[in-house]
Amino acid sequence: MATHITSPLVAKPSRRAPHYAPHNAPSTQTIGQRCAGEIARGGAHVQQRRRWTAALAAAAAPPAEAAPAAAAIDVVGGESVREDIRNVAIIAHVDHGKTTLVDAMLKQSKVFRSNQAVEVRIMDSNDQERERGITILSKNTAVRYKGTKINIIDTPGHADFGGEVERVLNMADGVLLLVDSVEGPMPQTRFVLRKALELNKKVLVVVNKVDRPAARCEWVIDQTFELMMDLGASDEQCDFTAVYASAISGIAGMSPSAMAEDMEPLFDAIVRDVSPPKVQMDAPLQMLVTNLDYDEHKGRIAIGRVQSGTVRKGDSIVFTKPGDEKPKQGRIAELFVYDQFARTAVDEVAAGDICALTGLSAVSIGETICDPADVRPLPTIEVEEPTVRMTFSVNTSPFAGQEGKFVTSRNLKDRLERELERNLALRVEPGVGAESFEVSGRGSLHLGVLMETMKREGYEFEVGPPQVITKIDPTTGGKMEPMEEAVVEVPEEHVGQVVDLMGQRKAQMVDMTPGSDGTTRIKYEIPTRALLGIRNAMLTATKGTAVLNTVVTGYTPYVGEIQTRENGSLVGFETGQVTAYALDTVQQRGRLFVKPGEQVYEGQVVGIYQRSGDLKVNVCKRKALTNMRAAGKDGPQVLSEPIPVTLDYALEYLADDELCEIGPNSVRIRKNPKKNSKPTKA
Ligand SMILES: Nc1nc2c(ncn2[C@@H]2O[C@H](COP(=O)(O)OP(=O)(O)OP(=O)(O)O)[C@@H](O)[C@H]2O)c(=O)[nH]1
Ligand SMILES: [Mg+2]
Repeated sequence: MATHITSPLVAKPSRRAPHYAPHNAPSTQTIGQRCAGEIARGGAHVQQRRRWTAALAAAAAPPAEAAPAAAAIDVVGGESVREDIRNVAIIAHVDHGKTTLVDAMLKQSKVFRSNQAVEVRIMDSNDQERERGITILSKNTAVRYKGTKINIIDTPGHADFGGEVERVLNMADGVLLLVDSVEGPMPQTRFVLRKALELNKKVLVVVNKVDRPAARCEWVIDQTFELMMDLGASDEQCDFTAVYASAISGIAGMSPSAMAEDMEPLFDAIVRDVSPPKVQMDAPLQMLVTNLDYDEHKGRIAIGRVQSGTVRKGDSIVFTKPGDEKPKQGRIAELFVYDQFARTAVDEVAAGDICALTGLSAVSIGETICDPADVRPLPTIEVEEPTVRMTFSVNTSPFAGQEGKFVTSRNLKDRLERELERNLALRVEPGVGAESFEVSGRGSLHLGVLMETMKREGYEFEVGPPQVITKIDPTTGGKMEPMEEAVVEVPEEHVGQVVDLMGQRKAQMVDMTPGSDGTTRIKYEIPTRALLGIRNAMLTATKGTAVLNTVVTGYTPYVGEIQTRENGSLVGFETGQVTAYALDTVQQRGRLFVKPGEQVYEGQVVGIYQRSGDLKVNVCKRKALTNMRAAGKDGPQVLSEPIPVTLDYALEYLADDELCEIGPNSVRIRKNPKKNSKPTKA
């Protein structure tokens, strides 16, 4: 349902108003020239910008004509240009509004019936996406605008799912780089923009959430420009078009003070600025498989962009990747294109368009579907290396086998191997012993989402704590560990706590600036190892007010010992049922994870000890019968509410000598019997 802005657009009228005028005005509109005045006045990147502006002036060309909207194929020097199609990916930092922008584009394209109840963030269709309020998987859709089909790829913004973004950029010719009108570029903006620039994609900057009262659009544009310079963008890339949007209200404009009543300015900018796909229509078929989906009846669905030639329903094809000895053979059973929020069955798809096809049960991401008569696989898809590893094993706890439908190492192996097919940033290696697997990913959330999915599917297993993946420096032979940029936004009164906490964990402060809405923004460089388990600590220290964003920036020489958890665990002393009588005493030692009536076992972590080191406690103790007379006097115990042990919580909590037992109905933390830790006895 469309909502309307209730707050006024408070973006100040630009000091450089003409620079923010509509893009189809004379060439003074470009961002480079917007910055020219600033160059004359001096500034941080004066030298760079001066070089850049000089080059721009030399190359000054008349403004581009708007592309014809009608479906057309132009042949330019042997290459065809599909004027009827634009392929764009929406990229941004987490929560900057990508999926909401897709909602707005779908609504404007009248994809839904006028009386149809439409959920918000409709592309976030899987359970965990809706529960967590974030996009996890990239997804395709398409809309039509004045005769042009715009294929849209929504991508996740959370750093842990960066592999999804890298992968799908292959399908796009241009990207909409969304930037929050208050926050400006954030760590993941840098990551996704770097990927887009490396792949030479056309970048259209969309300053979103202009309805926010604290919007500072001009600052956001300057920051984005600086980021581009920093990332070594070419002059052409720096000369980006900026569109302003309030995705939530379904409006866009070429200036924050001249917003249209709908998304037309954005659609116009896409059609005008993103190049139509350049393709070789008559060449043999090449389609790089970029994504996989499953359908209970149709089986594996391969998704990708047809690079050259035409793919037809019923065609016999081969699929392979560079270096493969023997291409695999297959037949296209069904073929679909994305159209107006639906997959539409078609008989053929020509180069330039994005399609989904069935019939190839063994096809993998990164393989190219080719004409059997001319097999030329495209370069396969590479994504960055994982940084965090966890051990997944068969559950060995005293309660093993009580809940799960899938509990054996064979079950685990099959499931993890299946995951590898579409989760490109994941790695699975054999662990120590036949019953365990080393699973590596881009962060605890990346692995946490997989574990939660497996839990919901009926798997029962145990995992060890997340560990960073270290490397050896080839020149010095020294140990290297992953390093991240961490940006914390926190209200003034809690800055001290953040500085203390980050300091304890060997973080180096890089910058401290005013953040959005009266907060302070502190930028750090910090080893990934020090970030494991930091979120709970930071939320506790800042009374839930701090927002932490991180992105891996590279590797650094190992920084030495880092203490990541101050408190020890309260460890169950015997197997049995928890009693209120016992908890009444135990709760004086810390915070509890369990409540009366629950079954626990010896070695289970039943709470957080208020001191360091572990403490053995008996949570099953019953009042001795000889004390019965005193019962009336004691009255019922007043127990504090236990901390719910969710999977996310457990992954943050786990110490080196602890394990997390995961079953369809429960998550328990326990001491790892193999680590030989010896809790003291209460
Ligand atoms: N005020 C305001 N809020 C917006 C706007 N667009 C999106 N939001 C809100 O921002 C939050 C995040 O929106 P999403 O669309 O999920 O952001 P996203 O970029 O897709 O997030 P990830 O996929 O997790 O990276 C939601 O609460 C939206 O309602 C906007 O134009 N104005
Ligand atoms: Mg999203």
